[in-house]
Amino acid sequence: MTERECLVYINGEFLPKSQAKISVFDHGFLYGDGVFEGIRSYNGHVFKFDEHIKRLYESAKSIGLDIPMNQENMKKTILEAIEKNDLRKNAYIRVVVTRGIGDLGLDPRKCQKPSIIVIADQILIYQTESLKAITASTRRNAVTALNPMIKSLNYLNNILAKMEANRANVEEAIMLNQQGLICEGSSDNIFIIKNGVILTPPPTADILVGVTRNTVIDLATEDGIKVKEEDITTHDLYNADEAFFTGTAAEVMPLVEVDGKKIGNGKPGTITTRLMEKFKKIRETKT
Ligand code: PXG
Repeated sequence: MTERECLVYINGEFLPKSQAKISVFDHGFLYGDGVFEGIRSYNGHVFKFDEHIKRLYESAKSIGLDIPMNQENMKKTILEAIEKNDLRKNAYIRVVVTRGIGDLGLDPRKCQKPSIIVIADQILIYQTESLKAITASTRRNAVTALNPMIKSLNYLNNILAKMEANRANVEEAIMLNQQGLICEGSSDNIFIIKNGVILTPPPTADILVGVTRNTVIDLATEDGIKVKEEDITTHDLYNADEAFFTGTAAEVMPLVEVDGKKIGNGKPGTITTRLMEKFKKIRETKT
């Protein structure tokens, strides 16, 4: 990007980063009352654009937030943000929709109009070629509390899990559900490979069903590799032949050690490497 300040879309206008501000009375800030999406564009193609937009509107619907912009105009605004910031090659787009400005009480009826924010910037990626992780003691939200399918502004337990990873000097935290089964990383989905079969937790295991996750399942299936959505225990993970994470930022990222135990031979596995290559090939075309 040029030296110019990043231009941020807020409620109808594009403002320089230093002036792009939200009220302290916005319920997104006060209560994490809102939803978001993280989207990437590669060489001008917004990856899985419709899937991300659909998830944003589904998250909003689930929390009773009526986004005051239709999906077509949301897509146009995102493309405009990319263009205004000269990010014609690669970009990371963060869309945030909050309940809007209210008073200091919880009641969302006090919030007149949702706030819409679109930030298009450079992507921040992991600086390593493979990751080590720990299983976090902080559990993933239960469906009965806050459904993990809602990409809400409440990421505090994911952040607490990430802090556990920081303390353990590893890159990522793996979150378990209330039953102690594997859910996902703090901001990515998890896969293991055992005897040539790919396994990933099912949507019912309290996960966010990632757009990258679904893409990788398609790629593996196309390649004739069997993929099963199945409950995974820590025992299964420790004894897997290979493991990897998927996410908008992570793409396909090998996971080589968990809780101090090497996964397989402790190096990115052959199936993982093949999927990484396949993903790189299609990421500029799968819009
Ligand atoms: N699980 C969780 C909990 C997530 O937040 C994913 C899985 C992967 O989903 P996608 O659709 O991206 O394949 C996410 C992704 C980032 C970032 O910078 C991503 C997320 C949250 C915060 C930052 O990539 N969500």
